[in-house]
Amino acid sequence: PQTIYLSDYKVPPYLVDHVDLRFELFENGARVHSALVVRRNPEAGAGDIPLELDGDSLVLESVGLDGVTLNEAAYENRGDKLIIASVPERFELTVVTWLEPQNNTRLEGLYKSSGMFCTQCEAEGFRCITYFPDRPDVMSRFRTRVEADKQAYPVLLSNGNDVDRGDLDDGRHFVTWEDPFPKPCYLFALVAGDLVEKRDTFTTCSGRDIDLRMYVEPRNSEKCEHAMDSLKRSMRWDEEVYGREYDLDIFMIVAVDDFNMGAMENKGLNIFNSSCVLASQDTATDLAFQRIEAIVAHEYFHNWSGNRVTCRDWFQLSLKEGFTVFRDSQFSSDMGSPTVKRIEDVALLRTAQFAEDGGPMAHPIRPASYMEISNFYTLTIYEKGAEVVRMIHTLLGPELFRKGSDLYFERHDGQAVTTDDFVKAMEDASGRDLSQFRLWYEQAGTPVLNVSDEFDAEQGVYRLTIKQAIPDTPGQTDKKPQHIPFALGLLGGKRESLPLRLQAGEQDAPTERVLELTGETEVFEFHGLDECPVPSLLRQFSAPVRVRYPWTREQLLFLMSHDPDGFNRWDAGERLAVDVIQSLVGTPKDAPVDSRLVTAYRHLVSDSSLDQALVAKMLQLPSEAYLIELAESADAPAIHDARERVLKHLAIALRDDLIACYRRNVEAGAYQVTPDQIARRSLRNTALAWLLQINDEEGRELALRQFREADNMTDRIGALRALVNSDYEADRAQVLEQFYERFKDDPQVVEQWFSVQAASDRAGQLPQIHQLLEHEAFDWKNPNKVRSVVGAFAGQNLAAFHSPDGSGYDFLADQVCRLDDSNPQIAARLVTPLTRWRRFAPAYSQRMKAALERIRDKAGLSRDVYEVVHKSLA
Ligand code: HT7
Ligand code: ZN
Repeated sequence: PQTIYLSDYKVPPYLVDHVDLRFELFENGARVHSALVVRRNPEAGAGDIPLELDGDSLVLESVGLDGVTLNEAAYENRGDKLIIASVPERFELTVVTWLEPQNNTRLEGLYKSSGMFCTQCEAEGFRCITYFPDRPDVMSRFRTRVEADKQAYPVLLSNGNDVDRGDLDDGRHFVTWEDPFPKPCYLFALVAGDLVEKRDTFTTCSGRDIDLRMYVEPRNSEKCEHAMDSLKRSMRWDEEVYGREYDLDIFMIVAVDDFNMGAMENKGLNIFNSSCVLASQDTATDLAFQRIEAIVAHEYFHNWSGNRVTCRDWFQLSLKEGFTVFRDSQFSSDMGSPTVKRIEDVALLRTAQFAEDGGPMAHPIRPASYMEISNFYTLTIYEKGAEVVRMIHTLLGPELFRKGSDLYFERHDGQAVTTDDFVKAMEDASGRDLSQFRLWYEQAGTPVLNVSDEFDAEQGVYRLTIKQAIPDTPGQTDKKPQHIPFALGLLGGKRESLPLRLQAGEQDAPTERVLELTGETEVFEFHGLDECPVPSLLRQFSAPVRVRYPWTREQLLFLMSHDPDGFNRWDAGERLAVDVIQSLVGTPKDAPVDSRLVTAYRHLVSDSSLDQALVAKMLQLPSEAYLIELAESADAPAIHDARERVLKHLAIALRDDLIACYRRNVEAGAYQVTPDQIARRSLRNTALAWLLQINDEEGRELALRQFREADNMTDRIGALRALVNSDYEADRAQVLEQFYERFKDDPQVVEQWFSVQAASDRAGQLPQIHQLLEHEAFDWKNPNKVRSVVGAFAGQNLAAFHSPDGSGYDFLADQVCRLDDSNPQIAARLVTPLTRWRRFAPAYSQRMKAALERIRDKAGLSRDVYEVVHKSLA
């Protein structure tokens, strides 16, 4: 496959001002008539340039130019390109194509899901619909007429406003949609199906009434309320915080079962994976409720950060994704607990994005090259991209950041722009120089900050030295130091926050500062101190970096209890637990566990005056995935074993406290998704999970009762998971069966049922995984099902996946090869765990590499999987 380089970017030679589409939808295929109003781009220079349109898997039926049908000699049809050697300055091009949505298993372009037609055009799916310059810097006004059988497909949707509708012969009908905003074709969408409509309205800040509509299959009609409420909250928030008002008269959301990702921000017609939009108390967990709110907001926020101002090319993907993730995380913070939201974001970043940044697919948030763009919808583009925007926010402060975003939207409305345009708007609005900061967009890899300190008791000066180093990544060595905002505080022995005097005698010094690191080594001196303080470093995780500092366990225990920064309290607890677990890896089963950890956790479990939402997070031991990420040469089963030993030790020591914590947090009253109730459910389910790890009979009784009596899915699945992960085999089989019988008609719940088993070291050994793949509810064509079994096994059941005999790796390789033919995007994502092979101890890494080689040698490998596998083996 060909590599595409950012440095080769050229403006499009032809622009398409208007697109007129007519879709004839049938059971055996679809005919697409397109009429494009094309003109030469004045910026493209002089001279003859052929017209080249992209296409993929299309049957071309006819081509016409200015009303004249062209014969085959007048154009070249290369399959992936339709080329006309010579065209006028302005012309109308008509193209008719035939496609087979019912056989489209890649889920790109136009396809069928549960009997409905739907589309996914980002990044390069529009070329699967018709021949077109499929690049985001070609922006056009779309008019779309959809025709289909009226009874089977009563709902016909596309972008914009419906301007015409009527009946046709043979029981067919049509609806015409017009989108007044020019847009790139990746934002085009169409839906046709037998769907129920849920309506609401939103009055914008300028007093316009927006028609809000959700379309779902009839069986899901009671699962829309949460998404609709989330949408209204998002619309209000974007007005209040960013001054962004919605622009069309209608905003539509559609739920589809078969979808490669979470959702898609098509203009005025957002399409969602059912699992990311449908929720009810009985079927969705707290986590799902929160995820849905965040994703609905994310897609809505794209209306400005992505649609009104879009990307010039796909190298700029983080322009819209990083900024929009930053916006949705601000929104979620405002809707719930900011500290908890920050902990969740950082845990994901440190576990998965840092691993990506240290692996063979590492790339800057603005990559310089790619083979298959679908492989670049990564945690780096999204999550690190959001962290980079967050650092700009920290450096500028909220007011100047808002000035910058206003300028960005005003300056570039209706344009396709670059990440540099974004940074320039921030610079121009704030007067700050961000030239060194731009390196965050160009250099891959997670910076490492080595921090050391000394205290000069005589002078009363505390000296902090911070050295930054950015590791080599594929194709990048000898990196330049980056501009890093580093928030910190200093604590005194009486738990007080000390003033941070950068000069001797400084008056009214703050107790928290954001230091700006720019050089390779920076030294900061804090004056007027009577004692050596305990440093609270990188508060709020003010930059996506690894901090190395020789914390003692005493210091961590102190910070865990007394740091006024809630995030750093959690962080200190996590560092302590990591240190204890790491020290036990590979030791005899009876090696002692540091009793100070028990004391600290006892305090968390039993002191109900603490912030319970934070405590719920602090009680989660570091995940196996994170422990593996931190290891130099990982032995996953040994890490699993050490973690489990610590957990069991804590559970035994805190047994009575856990029972008390459980009982204290069993609440009466109606189910609500509030931070307080979420924390209570999390605490009692953690207590249950721990009690069942030590075969506690009372814990078992509580779990069985909770499973039977729960009035919500969080508690039901919490009890199910605790029992599935326990040694109570008969209970496990029974609750799994009861759960399935009750929810077998609900695909989103069945997906949870699959993943609880696949992620479990008890219920998810390979023979059982094979049984799940044979289960009546499993469907290879549905990405959610594949993720819930194969993805959960390889991503969460780490001791089984890293079985020393290599069987887990072989299993994954088999499934990747199987999926590669039907859905290469999903296949390429599933490979990820194997790409980390260099991080594991030799006995594992050799087998992982062999599995990758087997995938590499498969005949007819897709471009998607080819890129991931070849880069991993290079
Ligand atoms: N912008 C959307 C990306 C997306 C996507 C990309 C590749 C293949 C399928 C896809 N479905 C959606 C989602 C978002 O970030 O909002
Ligand atoms: Zn997005």
